[in-house]
Amino acid sequence: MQTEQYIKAGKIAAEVREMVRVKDWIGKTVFEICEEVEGEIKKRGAKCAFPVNASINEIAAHYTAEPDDPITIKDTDLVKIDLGAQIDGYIADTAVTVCYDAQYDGLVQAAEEALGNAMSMIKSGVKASDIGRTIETTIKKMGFKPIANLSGHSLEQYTIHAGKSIPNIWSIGGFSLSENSAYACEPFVTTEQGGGFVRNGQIKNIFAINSRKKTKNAEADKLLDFIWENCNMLPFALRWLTKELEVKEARELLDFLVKKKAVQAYPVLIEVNEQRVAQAEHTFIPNETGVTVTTK
Ligand code: MET
Repeated sequence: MQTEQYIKAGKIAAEVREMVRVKDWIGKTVFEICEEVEGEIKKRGAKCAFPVNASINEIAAHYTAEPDDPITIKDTDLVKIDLGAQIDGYIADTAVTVCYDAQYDGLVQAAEEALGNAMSMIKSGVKASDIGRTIETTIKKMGFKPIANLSGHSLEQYTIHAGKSIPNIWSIGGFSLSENSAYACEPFVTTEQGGGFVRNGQIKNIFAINSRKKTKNAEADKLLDFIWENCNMLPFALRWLTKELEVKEARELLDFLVKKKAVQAYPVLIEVNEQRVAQAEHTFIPNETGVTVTTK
């Protein structure tokens, strides 16, 4: 357990998240947002653990900007900005929902309060299902719905989703939190009209290496090596490849690598009833008496 790196990454991610929270993003493109937020992470001495996700309204997660993405933030949009910093592969994963229309304040507050209540109950040995119950109860009491098929996750070096899930609803079974492991908790909240689930969308603009087996296409293998050197197993975006390659060529090689299953693509996740979704997220390490929230 590399506590020092987790703490350092967490401090950087938290600083950047707070900058994101207070900034007026209206009129900015998602390309500008993703690039600026990633720049803030790097400026502070960390690497990006994954491309900044800027998921708008009914898109709950996993949208990042395409190269020169023109989608522009409106004053009625609800934008989840999910960002990650890493030091030597030790990840801080945190998110905030920005919104400039007071009618959605309740949704944002519900996500924040659910996260706060979850953090308050954490110490080693606490059952993930009990965290799910707290998140669900908090959200429902405030008149909203949790997204049942999105959850927090364990984190390991260079692994963003390391196998264990921290649910956003009560569920039978599950594991107990262990001391000296890192986890992300991320309540997602939708309205009472929402289905409370997400479905996969068509768009896939976040990727990660699956296998480093050679594809026998020299250019594709070279790109795979480049991605491995820069990101290891962590997620990346097409935007991150276009300093080395033309957009068209990078896209074709990436499509080829996905087809060969050397690379996996993450679909965007959309609320099933197309209702708006808010999110809040922290990374934490439990201990015997409580918790270190690395992204506090
Ligand atoms: N932090 C987000 C998650 O945990 C985004 C990672 S990029 C696929 O899914």
